[in-house]
Amino acid sequence: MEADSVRDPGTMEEKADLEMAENPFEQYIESVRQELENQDPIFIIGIIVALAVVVITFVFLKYFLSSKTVRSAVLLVGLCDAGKTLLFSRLLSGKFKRTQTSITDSSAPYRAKSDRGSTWTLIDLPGHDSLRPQYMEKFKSAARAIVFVVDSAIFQKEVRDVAEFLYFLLTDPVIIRNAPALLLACNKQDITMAKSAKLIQQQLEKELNTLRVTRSAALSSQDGSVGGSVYLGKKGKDFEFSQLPMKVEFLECSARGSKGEEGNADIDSLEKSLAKL
Ligand SMILES: Nc1nc2c(ncn2[C@@H]2O[C@H](COP(=O)(O)OP(=O)(O)OP(=O)(O)O)[C@@H](O)[C@H]2O)c(=O)[nH]1
Ligand SMILES: [Mg+2]
Repeated sequence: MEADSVRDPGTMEEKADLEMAENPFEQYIESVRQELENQDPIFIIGIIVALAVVVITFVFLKYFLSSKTVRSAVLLVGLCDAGKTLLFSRLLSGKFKRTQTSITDSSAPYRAKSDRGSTWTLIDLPGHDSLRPQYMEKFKSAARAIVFVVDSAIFQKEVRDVAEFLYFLLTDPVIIRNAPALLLACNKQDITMAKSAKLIQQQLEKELNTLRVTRSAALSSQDGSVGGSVYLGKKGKDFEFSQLPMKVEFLECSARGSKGEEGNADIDSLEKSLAKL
């Protein structure tokens, strides 16, 4: 059997026949090439442009549709007692609710107060530091926006912890790549001692700047790797929120409201920002 298939081709014609049989596509490619050479160059350019348009449209649609359908979550994050669960209740029903520290997530559809009236999934996450990482891991890739709730009344005491949590979020490769809008809700403005959004922003920029130096030093003294995390802000410049790839807004609100449990919350600024997502 094998001896048959490797027999000596003999004459020149036999050799050519054999070559042709070995490359059945060569003949076809050659005929296409000749056909193209005979065509008008403008016609060929037209075909190439049309193909390019189809490919670009396909890639664009794939990217656009996947990012639209997957990322529809608005995450409420922040330290314990910041007011996430009360804000969750106020945004959904407007009602005041007595809360207890959360130990798991809860979610519900939220209709934004805009003409478009887009519906997002509002997700309240527990603030306890032992639970935070696992819940962030679970929801970070679905985030369209992150509402970072700060207790403005005891901000001075918590500034370091708030900055550490923000650093954790803002050096995460998934969060930086998806760049969900970051809304810093400076809550509990009904309390007289509450710090303004402007002051909170300035202090956080300062604290994050310090944190960046200490964290980078700690990493380079180990093995020089950055542990898969992203550098915060711009190298060689003091940290500012404007250096981040996402839209960042600082706003003031009060989930409790100035009239307490009976009255309405003061969350217009937050609702307006959510309407723009
Ligand atoms: N004065 C005042 N109190 C608030 C405000 N928002 C929330 N609180 C109170 O702060 C406490 C904590 O609120 P939660 O909503 O449970 O806090 P949380 O962020 O969900 O806390 P964890 O679930 O532990 O992460 C509750 O007693 C709320 O009534 C506010 O705007 N002003
Ligand atoms: Mg809670």
